[in-house]
Amino acid sequence: ELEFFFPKEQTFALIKPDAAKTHKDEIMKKVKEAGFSISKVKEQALTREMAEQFYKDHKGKPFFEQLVNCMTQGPSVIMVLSKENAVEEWRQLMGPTDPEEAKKTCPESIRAQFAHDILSNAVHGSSNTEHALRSIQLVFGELDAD
Ligand code: RTP
Repeated sequence: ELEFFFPKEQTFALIKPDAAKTHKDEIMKKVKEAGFSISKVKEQALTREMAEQFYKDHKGKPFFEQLVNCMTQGPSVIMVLSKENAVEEWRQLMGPTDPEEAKKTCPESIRAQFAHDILSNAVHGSSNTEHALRSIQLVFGELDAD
């Protein structure tokens, strides 16, 4: 098995509540078409604690409260994606934070196609492998036990 020699990178990916409600199937289709394997998936509303952990670098910014509210308002689709260079490639598929910019510079990206605005911008992805591992453990860690 080649994966023994070239283990795939994993990233943590999430379809935010607004998009999970309206564009889930289209986004999942793009994920698969881009060549990601979906190693784990579950639908779950994030707790405030989880949302604050994912975005702790933004604590204190003017949009932090809104961001946590937006992230906890309903179920998200939470995934572990595997692919070579998964962290970087998922961020590319997401596109820029602001969908208006995404439409101009990355029209094929998920945010260009499905994001509502800069806050409700359809998807989240870890920015490095360490963050990815931490988020995967936070969401899926306890799951293996039950
Ligand atoms: P993410 O962390 O969600 O994967 O997205 P990102 O790296 O592209 O964006 P980041 O700068 O880390 O911001 C995290 C999330 O905060 C919201 N945001 N709102 N109102 C605003 O100006 C503003 N800026 C950022 C977005 O939901 C963004 O995804």
